[in-house]
Parts: sequence; C-alpha cells; structure tokens
Amino acid sequence: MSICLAVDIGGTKMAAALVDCTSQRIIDRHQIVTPKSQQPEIFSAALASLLTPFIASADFVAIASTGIINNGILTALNPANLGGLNRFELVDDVQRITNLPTYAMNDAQAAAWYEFISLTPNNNTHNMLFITISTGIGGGLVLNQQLQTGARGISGHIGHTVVNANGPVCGCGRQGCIEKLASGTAIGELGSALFKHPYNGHQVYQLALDGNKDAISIIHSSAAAVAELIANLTISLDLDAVVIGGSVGLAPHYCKYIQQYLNEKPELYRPRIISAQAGGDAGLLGAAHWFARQESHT
Ligand code: BMX
Ligand code: ZN
Repeated sequence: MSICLAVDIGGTKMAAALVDCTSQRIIDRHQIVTPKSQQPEIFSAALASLLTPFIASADFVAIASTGIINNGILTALNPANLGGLNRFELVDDVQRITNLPTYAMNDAQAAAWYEFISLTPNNNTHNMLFITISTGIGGGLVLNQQLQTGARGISGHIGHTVVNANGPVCGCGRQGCIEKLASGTAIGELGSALFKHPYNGHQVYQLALDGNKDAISIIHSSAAAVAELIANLTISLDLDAVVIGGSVGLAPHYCKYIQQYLNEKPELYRPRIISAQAGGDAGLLGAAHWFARQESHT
C-alpha cells in the first residue's frame, strides 16, 4: 500500500493530506493560510510547517500548485496572487524538506484530472474543461481523454484570456483578463470600490447571499463572464463537459447562474455543466492519482 503526501498550494490556502493510493481516500488533512510575501524563504517555511507532521507516514509527495509548473519550478503568471512571489524552486524545496520523491503540477490541471476520472465510466466524455474560480481563475483541459499539461506547463491558463479589451490591467501584464474581472479577488476589489470599504471576495459573496442588490450584480457579472468563456472554449475545442470548482465556483447559486447565462446561448455553445464532485479536494486527489502512476513505474 502506497501513501501519498498530497499538497494543494493555492493563492489563499495551502492544504496537505495523506492519500491512500489504493482506495484514493484522504486519511488525514490539514490546511494553513498561504503567506503573502515576495520572499521565497517565507513560502518555504510555511511549506515546512505544513508538511513536517506528515512526512514519516508518506512514500512520495504529489503537489498541485497555483502557477505555471515547469521542470519543478513554480512561475507565477500573476504574482499578485502570491503576494508578489514570482519564481520558486518548488520540487527541490519540498524534496529538501521531506527527503521523499517529489512531483508537481498545476492545481487546476490536477483537479481536472481527478474530476475527469470521477465522471461515470462510459459516459462518452472526450473533451472536458475544469474551471476553478477562486483567488484567481484557473483551468485544466482534458482533450481526447488526455490531460493537457503543455510542453511548458502553460496549458489551461484560461484565466488570462481577455473578456474586455478596455478592462483593467491584470497582474500578468495583460489588459482585461477574466481573472481581473471575475475571480474571487476581483469580486472583492469590485465590492470594495463600490461600497468604499475594504472587503474580500468571500465578504462580498456573503453580502449577495444576504440580498444586497449591488453585490448580487457583481456575482452575476462574474458568472456571466465565465459563461461567455465557456461558450468560446466550447466552440473552439468541442467540449462535452465543463466542471466548475474553486471557492467561488462552489459557492451557493454560482454554478446555477453560469447555467442560466449559458441557457441564453444557442445549443452548440452549451456543454454539460457539472459542480466539482471532489469539492475543494480535487487538486489533492488529482495530483495523488496522477503521480501515483509515475511512482509505480520507478
Ligand atoms: C492564476 C495562476 C494559475 C492558477 C489560477 C488559480 C498564478 C500564481 N496562478 O491564474 O496558475 O491555476 O490562478 O489559482 O499565476 P488559485 O490560487 O486561485 O487556486
Ligand atoms: Zn492575466
């Protein structure tokens, strides 16, 4: 029986879990707040405190992380999501902390893989997109039933497609990315500007749930932008299904709003919309499953 120490590094929280590779069940799980600092030492210290209690029980480490992951190095496409940190030697650092074989991939790619293998078998899903709407907006593509990671790890970074060419400049340097307009961070920024009070995305979402009309309209614009993105990608890639995850994506009503905006479009633009079955654990379980296959060949 092989035990994986799965790690999910997001812009807001970092989670670690022991996953039994045979049953694919989480045995133990812990999470901390992601440090917001440009300094790699601070990021590394947070990782060490999170991982240390689990090391003795694990055979290998599988990481799902925000950012572009190429050759084990994390490069932030949007450094603002990580407090300005833009380059981190993730695999080397975690290997040094744990002394275990360590592998890493992008968080949304990992979640896409788990959600794809969780779809009911024989359901004829060939092309699937996973979208996380959270601190940022990330994506993972499964085309012809194969997860696309890309030669440079970039595949699936749909949060940086433009929805308003005259929109605000995104942390990636491009103007009008959907991440700058519709992510949890964007929801917080839009609410703060409107209500003239510093709010995060979660607080603005709560205001919407409490019935505040302006907050509701911010959430609706986010869902409408995501629906537009889904329609664009469906007609480009012939998507059968789109799985929605992330703290905003899984928040009450959000998925339903996406569906409502998609329903206004012609049929060819409307794939099946599914809420992430593994909820917030899709990244952890996806990385564990993806790299357990690799581990079994070593
Ligand atoms: C950003 C980008 C993606 C990530 C997505 C969701 C960085 C640091 N991250 O677009 O790699 O998949 O956010 O990340 O550039 P999360 O932190 O919201 O889960
Ligand atoms: Zn961008």
